[in-house]
Amino acid sequence: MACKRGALIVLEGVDKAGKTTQCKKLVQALQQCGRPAEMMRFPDRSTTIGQLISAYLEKKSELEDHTVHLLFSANRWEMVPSMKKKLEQGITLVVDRYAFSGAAFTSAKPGFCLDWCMKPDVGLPKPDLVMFLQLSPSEAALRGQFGEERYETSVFQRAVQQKFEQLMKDPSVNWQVIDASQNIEGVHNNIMDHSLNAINTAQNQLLGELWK
Ligand code: 2DT
Repeated sequence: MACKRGALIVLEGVDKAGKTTQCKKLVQALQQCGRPAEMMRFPDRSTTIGQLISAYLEKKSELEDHTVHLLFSANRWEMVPSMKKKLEQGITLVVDRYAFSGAAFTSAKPGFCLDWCMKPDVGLPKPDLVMFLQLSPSEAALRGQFGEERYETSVFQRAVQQKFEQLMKDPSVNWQVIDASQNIEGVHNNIMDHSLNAINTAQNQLLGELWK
């Protein structure tokens, strides 16, 4: 019998919500209970496309807004063959940001609509679970200053949060909102519960296509 596929699990959320910390903890915890898991993150700054994106985020280069949007999407598409291979091998992928960040961040810029922003990512592997780490702007502010990269301002983050709220209305995606104001262990336990459920369900389902 072919081995059961892994689940595609995505963590999204505004800055300071603890996505990266929680992705790492989740992968560790899954591995410790005997479930093969690997972490990925988007943008993946290691590829040629990722390096263009990284220079843009670090404000070392300028890119036209549509162009950088399409590069973020291309950076996901270039990883699809290896993602599918790993999922088929039974490895669960825990992904720090995905197409939802793509659509939310670009559509928060003037002159962009959510619909246009979603288009390039239609048909990507569909996550079995997307957890949105919810944190109010005032709680985020208590966690310290924003960094120096592009998009790291409270005004822009608020606009991004609104776009995420619109995306979360889509019932075709398995969204779960996680209260990220709890302590690290509390958030982790919550995330672990949802993830184990998703892994069990995904085993018996084909991988879907996003927004299709
Ligand atoms: P971090 O590497 O700190 O997560 O920041 N972004 C991300 C986009 O604008 N579009 C995308 O498709 C993705 C995945 C969010 C990366 C920054 O890039 C933004 C913050």
